[in-house]
Amino acid sequence: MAKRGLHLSKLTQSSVWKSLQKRLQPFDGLHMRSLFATDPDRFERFSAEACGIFLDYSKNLIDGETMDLLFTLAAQADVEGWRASMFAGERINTTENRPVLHTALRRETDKPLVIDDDDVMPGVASVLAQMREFSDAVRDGSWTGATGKRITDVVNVGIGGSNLGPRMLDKALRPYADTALRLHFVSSAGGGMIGGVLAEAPWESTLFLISSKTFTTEETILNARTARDWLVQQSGGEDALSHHFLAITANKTKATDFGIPAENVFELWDWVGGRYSLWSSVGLSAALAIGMDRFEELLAGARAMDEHFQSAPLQENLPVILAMLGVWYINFFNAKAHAIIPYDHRLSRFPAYLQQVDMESNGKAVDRDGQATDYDTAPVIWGKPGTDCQHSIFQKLHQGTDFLSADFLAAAEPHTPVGDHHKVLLANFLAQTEALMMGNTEDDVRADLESRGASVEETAALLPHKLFLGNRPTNTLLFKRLDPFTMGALIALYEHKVFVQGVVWNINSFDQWGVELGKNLADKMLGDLDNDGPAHLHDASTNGLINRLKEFRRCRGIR
Ligand code: G6Q
Repeated sequence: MAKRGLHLSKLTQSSVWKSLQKRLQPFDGLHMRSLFATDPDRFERFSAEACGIFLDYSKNLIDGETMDLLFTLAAQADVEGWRASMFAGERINTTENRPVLHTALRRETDKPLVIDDDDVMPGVASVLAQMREFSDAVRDGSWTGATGKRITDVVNVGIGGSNLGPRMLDKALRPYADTALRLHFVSSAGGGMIGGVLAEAPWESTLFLISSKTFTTEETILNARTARDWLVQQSGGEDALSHHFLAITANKTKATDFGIPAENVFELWDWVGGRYSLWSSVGLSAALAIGMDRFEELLAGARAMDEHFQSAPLQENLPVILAMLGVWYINFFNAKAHAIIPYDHRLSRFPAYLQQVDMESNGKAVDRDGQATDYDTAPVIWGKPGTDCQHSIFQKLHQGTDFLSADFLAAAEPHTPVGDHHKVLLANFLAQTEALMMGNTEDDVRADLESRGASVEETAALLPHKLFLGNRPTNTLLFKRLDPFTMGALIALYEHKVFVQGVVWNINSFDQWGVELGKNLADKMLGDLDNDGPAHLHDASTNGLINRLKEFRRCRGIR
């Protein structure tokens, strides 16, 4: 897919791009083992630290000259200029004519930020205060359900950006959470999710957060209606709604039309993209779980990363380093995928969260000027927590045919110290990146097999299977503890990494027309599923599938 049009971009025609293409040559046949052997300072040279996050990027197919060229590429793409424009609230989301200001959500609220003659910070401060007041009230029991019962269950109803962030935080920050509150997340249109929650939730003590920036997203409204009907039926009327339903939205009118009182609406702004919204009241479920003081620590961590991103030279700038390593592999090594491997089950939803941040932001083939790109953009983001993933996907990492890069993440200190468990976890974490880099040699395999008494024939037969080529690039991110501050810094680090890549690729990272497409597609199909006659309006495959589905449903007695 690399060559999509005849148009040759300024990027691929630039001399620095061409120099990077030439830089590939020295790496042909070169093993990282020898890069380490010839450079005793490699670890010091290729590591950086900010906001409590230590990044070792020495286990990459790079040398000083390559990194210099990558930083030149970033500078020539004007990462610094675009960065300044984003933080200043310029309308860099051009296809939607919007500023991109999720960073305002974690900015110090007493520092004005004027957009179109309007300081946005008092609005941010006021919603933060509303979140504090509300979360305190739920947590201290002064906000109750309609019958006076203390809230025990909170259901976040939302999808995409209104789900993935809060859902990821629920798991990541659980050691800081009030265990008396159970959080549930309902996102998909499938009735199993909402049905499962409603089957268990005690209506008198359940709170629904209807989280939708637009308040028009089909799945969310469908789930919200089902929840509302359930509550009305359980409680015997609509009066209970004001105790049990809140809206997080930029569309207050739709929320109040739905039946949610205006005072239960938490405002959102059109300058907050869905996938960047967990810092706003979209993060209310997290604030309820961990309390507003902790939630503000999360914001402080992100703010610290914002400051680092804005002030550190490109060469020491964590988001820039990660971004440019990605560019190196995607555009010059033809890498198609990048793995996120946290050695922490609390981060099990982090890869899924980053999938949206990265692939929805940069999964684009048209640049800011509407030209087809003649270079690749977002990789497939994948991954799972270690050590589990060592027993599944790591085979491909170690011996598969694709060029794959990965980020490994771990905290030095566990939240739940149990014997030597954390040390064992860390030993695995370190051993894997070492093995991915080092691999083994034929001599190693031969010696190992011989020591196990293998015959000459057996050794010859097994040798190719037991050979690990190594030379697989990884970044290692270490931090002391996965506390709210660190979590905030980590998320912001990846947000800015994605931003830098978008700038280099000259794409608008902040629209999502592919997602908008999906929002309208199903309506027409629903009509076709309702029709009694055979489908004929689509292509042969879709018509055939509709008809077969109807047949299956008829057999099961469903209309
Ligand atoms: C995120 C996207 C998308 C969005 C959902 C939900 O950046 O825009 O994932 O968050 O489609 O949209 P609503 O919040 O408007 O329901």
